[in-house]
Amino acid sequence: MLTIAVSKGRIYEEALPLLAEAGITPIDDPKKSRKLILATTRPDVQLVIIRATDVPTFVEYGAADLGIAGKDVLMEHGADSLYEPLDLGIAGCRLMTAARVDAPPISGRIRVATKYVKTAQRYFADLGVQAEIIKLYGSMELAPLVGLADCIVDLVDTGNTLKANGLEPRELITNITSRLVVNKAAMKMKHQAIQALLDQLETTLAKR
Ligand code: PRT
Ligand code: MG
Repeated sequence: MLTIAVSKGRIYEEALPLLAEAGITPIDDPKKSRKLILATTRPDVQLVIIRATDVPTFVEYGAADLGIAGKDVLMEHGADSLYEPLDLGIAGCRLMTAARVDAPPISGRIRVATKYVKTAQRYFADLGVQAEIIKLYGSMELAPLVGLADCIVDLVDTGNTLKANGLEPRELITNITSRLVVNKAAMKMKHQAIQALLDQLETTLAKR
């Protein structure tokens, strides 16, 4: 049995057609079902539906053999404990700094609100900027508006969320897509099955 960890939101939606090309279609729709383990049209493959940020943890500990996770989540988790053999090119966005439209360019010591604490720390340290990082779990856009932070580090897609809150994107930290990750032990123990799936996905991606 191969277990694949996927989050319920946009990654799931964009991963479905890719998985379908490999013959993997969930039998229940996670939007309608409360099941956390989904059987698929391939009897040897099941999906576990979890929070996006938990995907690397499940795969690292071998609770799932494979997972699909955003590069943002993988960078924050620390990727050494997993194999990351395939860029699936889905759920694309940019990890950026953003500030109030009327705020001056960053200088001196700054406060940064983000859920990407480690990534932000690394980014500002590399720039030689003294940054105090404030961990938030959501609604990052609010922080500069109420004086909690000078800027935020967050994902930007269309930019509409920033715009609606009087913020603007400033510096690009990195482009983000979702990656297939593999548990290191599973890569050895279930090599044939995993390699076959990797080959199928790679073929599908090459046609896109
Ligand atoms: O459980 P949790 O809420 O943490 O995750 P989720 O349920 O949202 O998971 P899911 O499956 O939707 O996947 C989240 C992953 O999708 C992220 O880790 C990214 O890799 C990827 N992704 C791609 C995005 C976006 N684009 C995106 N735009 N994740 C979030 N957003 C948010 C962003 O944080 C901001 O609030 O959308 C808003 C900005 O969008 P625009 O279009 O207004 O700029
Ligand atoms: Mg979400």
